[in-house]
Amino acid sequence: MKFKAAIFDLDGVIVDTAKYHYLAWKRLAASYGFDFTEKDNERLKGVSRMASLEILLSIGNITLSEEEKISAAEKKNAWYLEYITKMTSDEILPGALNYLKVLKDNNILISLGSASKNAPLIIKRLGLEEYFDAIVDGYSVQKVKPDPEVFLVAAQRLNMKAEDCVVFEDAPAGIEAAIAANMQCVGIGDNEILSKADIVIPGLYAAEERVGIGQ
Ligand code: B16
Ligand code: MG
Repeated sequence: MKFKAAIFDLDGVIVDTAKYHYLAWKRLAASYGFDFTEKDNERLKGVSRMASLEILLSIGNITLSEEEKISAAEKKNAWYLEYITKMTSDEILPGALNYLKVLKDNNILISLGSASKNAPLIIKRLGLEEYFDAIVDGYSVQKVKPDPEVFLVAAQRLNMKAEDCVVFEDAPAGIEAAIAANMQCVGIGDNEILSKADIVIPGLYAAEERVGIGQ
């Protein structure tokens, strides 16, 4: 694959924060008296915080006012922060650090393209700040994936054309966003679920061999 810049989704690509989102959402559901399962949590991957809350409330058949929704999302985020502030570089997913190093050594520009408003904090906790030329997070965009905005903003910040960028994504909505941005995309995870990606690999540990380094 030929590319001059690489844009990485965070959750599910560089680190597994889904498990912490799950624990925090489960706690919120319990406070309303219903159970939130791991299968339910799959529906929240790559989805913004408020949209995730709407899905959770519909599962529990709970109706809240706008004000109550904001305070519920704040409560969930405070619990989530309790978990992620304890994270260390040990939690970087296999091969991610090595691939970032290889890209840097080959002068490929690197950006984050995440829906998470906590993305900068997580990158810092993992000790990965020095690898990123740009960080585009949930605060940087108005529209969420599958809208291409997050990746287009990343390309803009790197001063790159869309066709020179490759996106690494684990969620179908993220793959759609990459395609809509007119970028190449690498799916991380299951071949069937991510079939619209140009290539699917099981994790970044396979990237150097299967995707290459940009030449
Ligand atoms: P926050 P990604 C996404 O991260 C998560 O996959 C999704 O589960 C979460 O709701 C979303 O970030 C917002 O996160 O509450 O921290 O703003 O996959 O786009 O890196
Ligand atoms: Mg993701």
